[in-house]
Amino acid sequence: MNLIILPRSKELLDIAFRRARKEAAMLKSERNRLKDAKGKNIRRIESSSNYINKAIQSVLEDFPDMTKVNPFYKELIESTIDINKTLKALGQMSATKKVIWKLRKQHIMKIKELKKYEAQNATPIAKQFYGRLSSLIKKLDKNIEAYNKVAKKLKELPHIKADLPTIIIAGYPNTGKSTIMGRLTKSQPKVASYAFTTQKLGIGYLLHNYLKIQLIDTPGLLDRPISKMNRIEKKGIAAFRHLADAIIFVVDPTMECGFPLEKQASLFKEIKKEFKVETIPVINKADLATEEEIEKAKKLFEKAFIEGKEIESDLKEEIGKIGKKKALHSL
Ligand SMILES: Nc1nc2c(ncn2[C@@H]2O[C@H](COP(=O)(O)OP(=O)(O)O)[C@@H](O)[C@H]2O)c(=O)[nH]1
Ligand SMILES: [Mg+2]
Repeated sequence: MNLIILPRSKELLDIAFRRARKEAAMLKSERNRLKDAKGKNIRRIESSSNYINKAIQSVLEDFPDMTKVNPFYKELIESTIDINKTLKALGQMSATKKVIWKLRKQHIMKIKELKKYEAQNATPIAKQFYGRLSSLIKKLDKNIEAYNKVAKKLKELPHIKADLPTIIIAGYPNTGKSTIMGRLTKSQPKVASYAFTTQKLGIGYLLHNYLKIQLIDTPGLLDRPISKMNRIEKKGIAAFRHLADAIIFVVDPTMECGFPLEKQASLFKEIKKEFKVETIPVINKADLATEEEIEKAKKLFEKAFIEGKEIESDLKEEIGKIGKKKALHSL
């Protein structure tokens, strides 16, 4: 999510006033002293308030509408920032913007109403406006700071495409999740921080019959029993429930990963229960495994796809089918 970062009040005002000065200076000088003073000072007021209000407006417009945001991102955003505090800060900015607009109108009107012998008053009126503008913006500093912190955090959210068919890769560490992701997507996955885990997500894309399918590898989350997770990690999994169209569960039948098959099977059961979507077991490392190891794994993981170095199954076609189903469903 790409949100703008606002300059602090001092810098914001410096820019606004500098622009105002420049724009007023660009106006052609009038012979008539009154007309000249009025025109230049009105321009100063217009230019400075335009700049500030536009900056505030773009903050308000860019910020995601929490009632419309995709449920996955909603959960992610809500766990990353304090929504109420943020909305309060935005509310203050919006209120300030309205006050600025009112003051701008009032001061311009005052200048317009000046009589011939009052020409020297135009500049003090503009200065008065500057004073009011300065104190309003300085008061916003706390809100600007709060908003900027939020914007920086939201910038770091993983770039996950919530509208694509999405398959999540699960399984104990070292079973070959990253390897399978690489085999399927044939490219380096993008890595992204995810608020709920210290480890980085891997995000990859697979093109099947012109359909783009998203694969997400979730180290540190879907690689150990859910029952042993803390509250935050559980939230991280809950967020994925909005996203997952299916789960690929990678199994290592050789024990090389260090987790016995029974443990792997019970994690598989837990994840199935948690997600309630199609769950595809993949018995990996078939090139290393003995016949017995594979047979045992096949009994525990029914209808599993068998994969390994130089051993490819129909896993890709299966993923394509799931992607197609989802794509048709969302038409
Ligand atoms: N022989 C063999 N080694 C594999 C296979 N898949 C993964 N590995 C190896 O197993 C280790 C763990 O794989 P990795 O993909 O990093 O597992 P992850 O922790 O689940 O992502 C690495 O050394 C891989 O090279 C496979 O199909 N055959
Ligand atoms: Mg990995």
